[in-house]
Amino acid sequence: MSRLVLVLGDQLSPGLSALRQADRAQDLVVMAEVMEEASYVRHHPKKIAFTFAAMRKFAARLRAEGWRVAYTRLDDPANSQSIPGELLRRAAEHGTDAVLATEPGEWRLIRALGELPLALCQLPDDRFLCSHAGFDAWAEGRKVLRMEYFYREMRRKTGLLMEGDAPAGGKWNFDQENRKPARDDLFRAGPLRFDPGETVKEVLDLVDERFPDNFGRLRPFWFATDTGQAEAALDHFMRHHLPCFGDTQDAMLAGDRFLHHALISPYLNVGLLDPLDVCRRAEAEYLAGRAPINAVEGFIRQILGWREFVRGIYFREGPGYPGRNALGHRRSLPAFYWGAGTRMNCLAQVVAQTRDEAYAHHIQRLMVTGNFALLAGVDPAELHEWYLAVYADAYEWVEAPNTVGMSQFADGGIVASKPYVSSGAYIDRMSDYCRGCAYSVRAKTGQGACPFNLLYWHFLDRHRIRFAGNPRMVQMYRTWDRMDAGRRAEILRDASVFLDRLDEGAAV
Ligand code: FAD
Ligand code: DLZ
Ligand code: SF4
Repeated sequence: MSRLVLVLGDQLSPGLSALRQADRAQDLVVMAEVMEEASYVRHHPKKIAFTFAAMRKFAARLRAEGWRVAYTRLDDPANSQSIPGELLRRAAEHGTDAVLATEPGEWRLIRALGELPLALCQLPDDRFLCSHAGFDAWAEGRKVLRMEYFYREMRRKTGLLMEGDAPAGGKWNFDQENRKPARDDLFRAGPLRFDPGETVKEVLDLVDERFPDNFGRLRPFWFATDTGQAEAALDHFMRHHLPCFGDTQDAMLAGDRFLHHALISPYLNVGLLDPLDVCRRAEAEYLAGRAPINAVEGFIRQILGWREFVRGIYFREGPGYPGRNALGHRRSLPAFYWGAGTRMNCLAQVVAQTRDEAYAHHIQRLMVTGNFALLAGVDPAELHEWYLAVYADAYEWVEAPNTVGMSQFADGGIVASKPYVSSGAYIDRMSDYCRGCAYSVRAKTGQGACPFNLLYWHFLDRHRIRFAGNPRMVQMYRTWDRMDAGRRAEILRDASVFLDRLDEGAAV
């Protein structure tokens, strides 16, 4: 009897475990564009278009390689508009109840597949470098889980950047040489852009018609949508950007949205690129003397370390993880996250970039939109939904630990050892945003003072009981306590006035 082989929109890898296990001559691949997946959050139009275009091209490739593929388009009249519904429909059509699947990247869908009245064989997603069992074995018995130690183990396990038992270059981590501000007068090649072909154009028209009100600009659309293009984008990054990756990793410039970042997370997350292959390519650049160790180590750490670590946390912590709210934050997400105006230039810049590109780099996500939400006490669930919607690379297994854990400390400190909060001084040091801002980053109180300066102390003050004893935060509290009482009262009062205005929906 033939089986159905489910391939989801983020499982577009020829070596997917379900495809490896299937029989090309007998089994039927099932792929479906469905409203349930396209609307469980209000995804950025570029994310929907990227997913559908990559799915259509992948289906065409499978057919060319001899697979039988039952592909449902979004506007197909028979479409049941959900993945479980499409599996049931195809099962009835083809007289089978056997389904082969690779574990989805979200608890929501894992649960939905498990509840189907079909004989489901769910295989591990082995496109990652660390299995669930491998992560649990590493985590077991540790009081706290820190990425840095996990990463060292992954370096040893894969042999990446190892010289025998020692790390290449004599150190595990070269971050001290990174984190520089960026000059705004240098030429940078920028990401490789692809002209939309027939398949992409068709999808763009569909997304235009079906998702006209979603936040985000659909055009110009230039993402890679198949493996060949994604490989070309990776080559381009290796040649033009990897050597400087570390230097500008934390920098932000209004006039250069991409700096030396790779822009490969959407391609990795749907399976157009393979993480180990990407790391080996970067290592080869170092070994050939074309890229320095600080750049290559920093880049590999993001993929081999952070990407695998957050996935391990997501699956270890279970379905309740995205709903955590350890700091009890309840404020609604301000309207400017969805494009309403704000006088804070850093936020205006990052939100406009997000609207246009469905992309912001890590420090923009962590230290601008994430930092503000944490300082202001925004409900982490609302923020989680925002990040899941607006970025082309957003899937819950990677987005939730980054948002709920790293950025909002809402998991109580599982991912981060201290909250990522900063005043305006950090943003001023790492970007040119403050130059064009209506607020003054140097002013600490008063109406024109940078809101980050006010809210930073407000955050520390209101969470004193939780954080004053944290060794990494002692210095912050010392500085706060050394200010005279009148000054502290003024800062807290100004911060409260700002938060009241934010709640009233005033233009802040
Ligand atoms: P580069 O800076 O060039 O890094 C190379 C690669 O390393 C990335 O493509 C990515 O695969 C990996 N990487 C880097 N940092 C991380 C990280 N912290 N966690 C996991 N992988 C990482 N990344 C996502 O892929 N999807 C998300 O939904 C997502 N949500 C985030 C939400 C918040 C609040 C924060 C702070 C970070 C989030 N990240 C997410 C991590 C990171 O911001 C993006 O991976 C990165 O910006 C992607 O751009 P790039 O390809 O240019 O990355
Ligand atoms: C993100 C996304 C979108 C927008 N649409 C689809 C879809 O129509 N069909 C599909 O199979 N997958 C889609 N995806 C990706 C899924 O949401 C993703 O597979 C799950 O969230 C699990 O990670
Ligand atoms: Fe952002 Fe403050 Fe700088 Fe304005 S002054 S850009 S609000 S950090």
